[in-house]
Formats: sequence, C-alpha cells, structure tokens
Amino acid sequence: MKLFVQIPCLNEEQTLPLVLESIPREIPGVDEIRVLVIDDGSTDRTAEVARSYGAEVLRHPRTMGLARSFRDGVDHALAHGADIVVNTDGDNQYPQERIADLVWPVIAGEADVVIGDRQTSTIAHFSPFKKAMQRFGSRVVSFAAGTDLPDAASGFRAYSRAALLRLNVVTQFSYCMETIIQAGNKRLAITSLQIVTNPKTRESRLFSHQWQHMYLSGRAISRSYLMYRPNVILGWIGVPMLVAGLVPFVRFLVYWFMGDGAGHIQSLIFGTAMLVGALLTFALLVIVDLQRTNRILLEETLERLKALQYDDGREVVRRAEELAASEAVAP
Ligand SMILES: Nc1nc2c(ncn2[C@@H]2O[C@H](COP(=O)(O)OP(=O)(O)O)[C@@H](O)[C@H]2O)c(=O)[nH]1
Ligand SMILES: [Mg+2]
Repeated sequence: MKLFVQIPCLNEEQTLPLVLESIPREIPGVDEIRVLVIDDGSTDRTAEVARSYGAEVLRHPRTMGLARSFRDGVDHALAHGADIVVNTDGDNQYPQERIADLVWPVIAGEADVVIGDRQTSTIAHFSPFKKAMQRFGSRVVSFAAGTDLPDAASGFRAYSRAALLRLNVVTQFSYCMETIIQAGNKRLAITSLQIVTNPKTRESRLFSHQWQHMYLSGRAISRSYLMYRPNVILGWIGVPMLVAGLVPFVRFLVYWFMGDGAGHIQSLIFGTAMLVGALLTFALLVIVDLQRTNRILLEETLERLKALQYDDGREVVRRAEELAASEAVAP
C-alpha cells in the first residue's frame, strides 16, 4: 500500500513545519508514505520549507484555487501509484497523528472515503450560529449524498484509489461538498472518524466572512442538487406552481360552464401564468435529466481513461474480472 499525504498550501511557511512534523513516518498496513505539498503560488517560503522537510512539491506559478490544487495533487498521486490519498490542511488545523486511524477503513476495504469529523458542536471558537449552520449544511449535503455524515466541510480525509478514479471535481469552490455528494451518488462507501482539531492558528483564508461562506456553500449545494437530485429542486418549484395554477384555472372553468365567465378573467390569467411556469419547470426537468444521462456516460469514459492513463487499464480489467466472478457465483 502506497499512501500520499497531500497538503494544499497558500502561504503556509509559519504552520507548515508543525504539519510536516506531525505526519506519521510509519503506519500499519502501509508500505510507503509520501508527502506532497501543493504550493498554489505562495509568495512566502512555503516551497522551501516543504522541501527542507523532504516533501515533494508541486508548484503553481500563480494561485489557481484550492479545488484545482486538490485535483493536481490527486493527479500526481495517482500517476505515482498511490493506493490511498490523505488530504490535510497547511494551517495545522487537523491532527495529523490520526492519519493511521483515518486510512484504516480504506486499508481494511471497508470504506472508499473517510472523513475526519471535527465534532463541530464541541469546537470552542465556533459561535452557536456557525455551529448551527455547520449542522444544517451537513444535513443538506448528507441528504443529497444519500448518506449520513456529521461534518461535510471537513478537509481532513482519506480516499481510496478507486474513489479517486471515479470522482471528478468540476467546481472552483467547495470541492469538499462536491466530492461527498458525488461519492454518495456513485455509491462509494463513506464513513466518518471523530477527531479533535488543534487549536486555531489563524483566521480562515478561504472565507473572509461567515456570510460569504454561507452564500458560496449554498450555491455549491444548489448546483450539486441540480446535478444529482434535479427532481428535488425543480419539483419544489414546479409542483406548487402547478397547484397554484390549477386552482384558479378550474375555478374559472366552473364559472364559465355556469355561464358566468366574464367576471373571472383574473383567475384565468393568474392560473394560466402559473401553469405555463409549471410546464417550463417540468420541461427543464426533462432536459436536466437527459443531461444527467450524458454526464454519466462522460464520467464513465473519464474513469476508464484515467484507469488507462494511470494503471494501463489494470483497474478496468480487475473490475471486469470481479464482475464476471460475481456473476458466475450468482445463482
Ligand atoms: N491552493 C490553495 N490553497 C488555499 C487557498 N486558500 C487557502 N488554501 C489552503 O487551504 C487550506 C484551508 O485553508 P484555511 O484558510 O485554513 O480555511 P478553513 O478550511 O476555512 O480553515 C490551507 O491548507 C490553506 O493553505 C487557495 O487560494 N489556494
Ligand atoms: Mg483552517
């Protein structure tokens, strides 16, 4: 088993040594541990610090964002034969000493993705409002993913190679939630591991303000819903419109049949507008659903392409054999 521990960093020279020192040198069940720092155009000595601790460094000459850095790190790890990739942050927020526990479910074949649950309800420096929002956000994400996860925004995670071949990060922001929703919808096994975070070293760089975080998370979650559960969003818009349209419309028809239609044109106009709105929503649902079929085919292609690129197709062959074996066993 080859493990890559990747750390996306933007100007982390201060805290990076703490992170690199606390990464275990040996883990039961793991033959090789490699540490990869993705330096996203830092203007400080992040890359030098990383190298001085023997870490590999992938450097972007210009800041490209956290999602892109995550993807490039995963790409590098897969190309170098990683069986497991652990992601942690450069601000020493997460307890790297727990990496052995984090990867264990993956080694044991019990999980594809393991998420370090920060137990946000117990973090002292989180306000009650932030805790409530974390809980709510995690619920919404869990629902979209079809699993129950207490901490959807945690960046401390382990991924199996198979999971990384299947996951595609497309949005700029919040790959954290996106990967969970994708993983859930792709029927990957996701579990949580309770961790205790280290004391806060600095303010968040990703969000300057709570509201910005909420706005961006909300946007990312809505987009994921549109991608994976379009019937939820469009159903919630379309069905009330349909009802709101049918009631006055039928009312008008009743009056009209009784020969009293002239005074009820408002009902007709309002009802018709609502019915047109509902029709449009349902038409959108059909389009989104067709798009979804396309996306599934594209993702399937990408997965095979990645397998060819990284494994000479070994993974594809292995899974075909597995499938054939399970079919042979099935009655
Ligand atoms: N690649 C990249 N990493 C970033 C960027 N902003 C923050 N990070 C890294 O992302 C991780 C989490 O950032 P942090 O500010 O702690 O956000 P938090 O998750 O809200 O605590 C840290 O390792 C940062 O170095 C960015 O623009 N690009
Ligand atoms: Mg942080």
